[in-house]
Amino acid sequence: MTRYTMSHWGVYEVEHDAVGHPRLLPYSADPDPSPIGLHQLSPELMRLRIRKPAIRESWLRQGPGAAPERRGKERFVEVDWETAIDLVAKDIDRVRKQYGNSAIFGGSYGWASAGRFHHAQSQVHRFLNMAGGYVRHQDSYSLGAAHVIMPHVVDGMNELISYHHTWDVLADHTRLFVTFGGVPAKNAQSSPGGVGRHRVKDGLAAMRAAGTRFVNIGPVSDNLETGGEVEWIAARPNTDTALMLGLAWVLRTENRHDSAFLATHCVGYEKFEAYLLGATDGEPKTPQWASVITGVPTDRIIALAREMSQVRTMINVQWSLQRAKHGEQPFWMAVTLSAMLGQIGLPGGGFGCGYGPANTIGTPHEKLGGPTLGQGRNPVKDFIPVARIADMLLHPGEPFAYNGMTYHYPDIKMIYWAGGNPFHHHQDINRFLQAWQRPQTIIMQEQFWTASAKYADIVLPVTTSMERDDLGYASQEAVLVWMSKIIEPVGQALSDYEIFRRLAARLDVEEAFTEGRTEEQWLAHMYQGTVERYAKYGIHLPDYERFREQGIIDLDHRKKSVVMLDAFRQDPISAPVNTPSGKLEIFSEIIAAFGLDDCAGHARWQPPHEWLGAPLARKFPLHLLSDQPRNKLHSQLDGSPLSAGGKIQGREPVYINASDAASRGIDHGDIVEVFNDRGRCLAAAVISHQIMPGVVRMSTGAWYDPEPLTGRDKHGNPNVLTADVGASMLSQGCAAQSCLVEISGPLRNAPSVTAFELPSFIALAAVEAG
Ligand SMILES: Nc1nc2c(c(=O)[nH]1)N[C@H]1C(S)=C(S)[C@@H](COP(=O)(O)OP(=O)(O)OC[C@H]3O[C@@H](n4cnc5c(=O)[nH]c(N)nc54)[C@H](O)[C@@H]3O)O[C@H]1N2
Ligand SMILES: Nc1nc2c(c(=O)[nH]1)N[C@H]1C(S)=C(S)[C@@H](COP(=O)(O)OP(=O)(O)OC[C@H]3O[C@@H](n4cnc5c(=O)[nH]c(N)nc54)[C@H](O)[C@@H]3O)O[C@H]1N2
Ligand SMILES: [Mo]
Repeated sequence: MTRYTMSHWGVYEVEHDAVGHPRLLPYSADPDPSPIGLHQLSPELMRLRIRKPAIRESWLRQGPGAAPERRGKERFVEVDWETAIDLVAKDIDRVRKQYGNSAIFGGSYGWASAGRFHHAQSQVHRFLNMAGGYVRHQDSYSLGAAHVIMPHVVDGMNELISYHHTWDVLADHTRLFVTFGGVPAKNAQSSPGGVGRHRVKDGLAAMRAAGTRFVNIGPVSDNLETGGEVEWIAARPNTDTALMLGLAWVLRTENRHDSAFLATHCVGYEKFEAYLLGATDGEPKTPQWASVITGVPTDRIIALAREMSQVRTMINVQWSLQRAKHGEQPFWMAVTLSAMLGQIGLPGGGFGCGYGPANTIGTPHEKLGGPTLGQGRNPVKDFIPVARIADMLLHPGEPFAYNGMTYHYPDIKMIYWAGGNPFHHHQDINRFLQAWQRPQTIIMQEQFWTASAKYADIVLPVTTSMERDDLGYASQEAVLVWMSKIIEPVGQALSDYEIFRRLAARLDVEEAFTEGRTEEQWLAHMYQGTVERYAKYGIHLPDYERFREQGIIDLDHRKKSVVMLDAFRQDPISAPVNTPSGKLEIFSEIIAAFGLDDCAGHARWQPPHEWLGAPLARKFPLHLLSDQPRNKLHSQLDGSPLSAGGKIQGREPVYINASDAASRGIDHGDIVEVFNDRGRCLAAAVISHQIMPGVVRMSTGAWYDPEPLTGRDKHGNPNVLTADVGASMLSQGCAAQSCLVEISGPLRNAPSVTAFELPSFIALAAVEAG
């Protein structure tokens, strides 16, 4: 009887060796399994586990608010669970009585682990709701700009993701696949909640075999492997909108645009056209104009536009494009450009918002809805756009704009985090460190001694998916997995649920939190809900006991081809898109009425504050891309052998073009310093012809590792360099990809990496003695 587990990287089978040690193997039905998840039981990771509840020394001695500047620098005192629960419960009660629940930030962003019951976000939100509520976050780091702009233009991002053309439709019909930012196989290893079968590699191979031509536009070329030829058009980072405008100009002036489609299925094209042709701003968006901005030769733009108008074309944009200043624009412009081509709703034509970033896009499986844990009701109305956390902490009471409205930042006294690593994910860590000193108490529920745990006041150790039973499910992945517990909890770690149950008991809301159920009863209850829901679709799931025995329910046979927006194309009146007009909004009256300087009523080119054309590029002449890491998920499993194998002398690689390396005297493998006015970090140079001159690329995920005196990161965390600014006043999304830096080196005698050292501890007895 095979046992299984599920992770964001896929399903794994559990095997025991002769002496009974468990190990993980790829799911045998997965054609392209990810190696990331194989390392979840590695001893290198075990060493980094948090084993006991721990309290920062000054906080324990002097109480909340003590010496906040010493966070991250102080010793911890390990205490028993009873003491830890007592301290946390009392402090939650103190804060809510003294300041109200809007002084508690429980936004707590992060991917945590797969599994539907032990879903850290649901658990922390459910608990805090029972305790009177919390300040939440809106949108995600992934798609901050897209989540806000796309509902104005076509539909919500979550909805869009669920009905892209399936890969078979692309292979059968798409003759030209133009992608901005490749289709990175590294990214498609993961999907939030898990992956049933990895389908991107086969999907691309089938397109190649069917004769699809691939054009990859962007600053790097190592992000699209089809097994065949790919044309790379090197374009400066953050200039995709300008390039699309140049293409649009050719379509319009050569009369290659589909005016019938624009009239019947879209609103506001004329207003956009006036901008395109220069009537509104005196600047026609010609291919020459686009060439100067993007660095792409004029002829290439003209030829590509003509080709796009002649064959079935898919225009694909990666999520990275919108994780930038004015990140709304390339997404809006991709819809506008494909509307001009008039192929939206035809098989294999139109636009794709992210073939590549996650496995799900292009899935042939229907959206059924899996097991979920109810979060209850949050009486607190305050929220922040997720990436505005430092602004909130630094500017309590001040106004901020979001999607046409003005709100105010709450005054946060307590942060409660479960399932995320802000010292990984947030931009401009040096600024974030200032903000992090504002709250009186910071509680972190974690599995590993990440920087975020080291910078907390109270650290509570949590089990991993290896140590608990759970239900594995991800939207449209067609599997339901009984995630069986593989090993006993490490140290004194408890599940997030058990920690919150104990806290709820101390705060007299245990019954509301548990509804009288044990963990085991919750799993059975959530599964039963799924059985009933699926029955309505005619899917008869086995009973709970059978499911547990079987370990996996694989619904892969239930697939169908999807043609994105075909019903809308056939009849936009009876099958409208989900916008105010029911049509594709090339011009949005609503956004125009917001009157924002940085987001007009139609897509337009607006230079970011930092890009290769900015005045700042004279001082910092390299554009830094901080993309998602190949060998891990964000900062998760950075300590694993797989991640370590991708480093050089223990540092994160920074990819640099040979000409940029030569002019700085840098050789392959040198330790270099990457810097700008916000911060500095060390990294290892990798010379590559797959990155254009003027651009460097460093993946995220290396655990933050500051030198005590200078604050320089020794390991290669790009977020000491990125800017903490909103994409625009519209979305306030994360804008990490707009960042200029300089690189110097090589560095002799670089300080050693200490990111994987555990914090120092002092015995409780020593604290109690004085
Ligand atoms: N410069 C730059 N920065 C970026 C990005 C970028 O492109 N460039 N990308 C952004 C994006 S898209 C994202 S999504 C974010 C990702 O940022 P995060 O989601 O915060 O990153 P993770 O490393 O996945 O952090 C998850 C943490 O949860 C912990 N954890 C796992 N399972 C559990 C559990 O069951 N319970 C508890 N309590 N904890 C658990 C893990 O140990 C880990 O420390 O980063 C963003 N930051
Ligand atoms: N292995 C692994 N997979 C992951 C993740 C992970 O951490 N590890 N994270 C997951 C998450 S949370 C998310 S949100 C998705 C993110 O998915 P994306 O945001 O799409 O991923 P990135 O790796 O940041 O960027 C994709 C490609 O776009 C390129 N690029 C960057 N800026 C520009 C630009 O301005 N123009 C153009 N044309 N190209 C550009 C990058 O160099 C990179 O090759 O990935 C998911 N998949
Ligand atoms: Mo993300």
